[in-house]
Amino acid sequence: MNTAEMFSLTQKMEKSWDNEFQELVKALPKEDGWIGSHLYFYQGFWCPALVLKSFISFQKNFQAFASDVILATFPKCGTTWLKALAYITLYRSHFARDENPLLSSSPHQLVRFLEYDLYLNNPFPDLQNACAYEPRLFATHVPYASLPTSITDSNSKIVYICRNPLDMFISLWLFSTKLRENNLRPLSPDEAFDKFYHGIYAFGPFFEHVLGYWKASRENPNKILFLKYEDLMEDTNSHLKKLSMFLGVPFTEDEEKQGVVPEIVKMCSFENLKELEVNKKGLHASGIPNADFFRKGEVGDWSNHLTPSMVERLEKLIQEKLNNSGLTFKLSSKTSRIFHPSE
Ligand code: PAP
Repeated sequence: MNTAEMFSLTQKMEKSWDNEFQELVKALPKEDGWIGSHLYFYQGFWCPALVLKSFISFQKNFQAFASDVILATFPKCGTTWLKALAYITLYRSHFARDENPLLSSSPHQLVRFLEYDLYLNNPFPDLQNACAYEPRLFATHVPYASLPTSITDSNSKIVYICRNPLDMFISLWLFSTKLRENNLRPLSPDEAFDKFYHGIYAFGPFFEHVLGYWKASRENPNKILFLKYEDLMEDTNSHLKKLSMFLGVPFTEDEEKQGVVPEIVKMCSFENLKELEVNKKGLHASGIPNADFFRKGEVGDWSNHLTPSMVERLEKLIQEKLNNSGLTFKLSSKTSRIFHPSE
């Protein structure tokens, strides 16, 4: 599928819904999406029309194995990076170091999305053959409260990554501007900000998504590893070691001596992945060019785009939403500024 076909599929998707599904959807609040098509407010989040049906199939039909690993992310918060790190770490015993699968496949081909890919056109996809190795490794953007109960109630593991909402907003806005359907006028910064402020974007509101996983990870840290993009940027090596332990595949002393940790970190770095031929050319399963998943890869880029009044409003929003949660976000790598909700 190419980008044009993706837009056509998105548009056709709503028309292809049968009467029963149209009835369900009719009652849902609906808004224009950022790229084209619509967002529907379902189970407390804005679900893109493209994946509404596949999300429901995934929620209903997915049977988790106790050994499964699910990478759960908020869009634009480090999904591509986490997929690369988790895949290489988990499966490193299966391939020679010079035959690294990242050289020939994009992270999105290696770790497939459940709602955006596997369940997209099939309510019962062949999940066994979707993963090259055991244990199975999948990805999703679905909020914690809407995951299939077989994931939340089993011993399967979840790795979650999020990012400070200012950088996430800029990443989403620039990504959407690039991909927005040609016949639609671009969203102005004010329009995008307004939608963002009110939580109207794929899988939003951000804070509910993040807090859902945050609370669950605090209740059950052996099941959910909660990561932040800024922490990974600051010290990728130590977070990779933490990830390997969480996944049950800690680096051995020999591996440490051989420098396997910094090698994986370098292989999965923004600079390295962005320059690989496979990521410069190919297309994501949803038809989006792989290259669009690599923009700047920095902490604090929001300061080049947001007006002081936008920053002020977002800081207040963070304060309000994260108050008493114990969750904080680092907004800048330069000043080491950490935003505490009590500020
Ligand atoms: P998705 O949730 O839509 O799949 P995701 O990978 O989370 O996308 O978002 C892309 C962001 O991650 C981009 O951020 P930016 O717009 O602020 O630049 C992209 O540059 C960044 N990114 C992609 N790969 C890496 C990487 N290996 N290391 C660090 N950042 C990365």
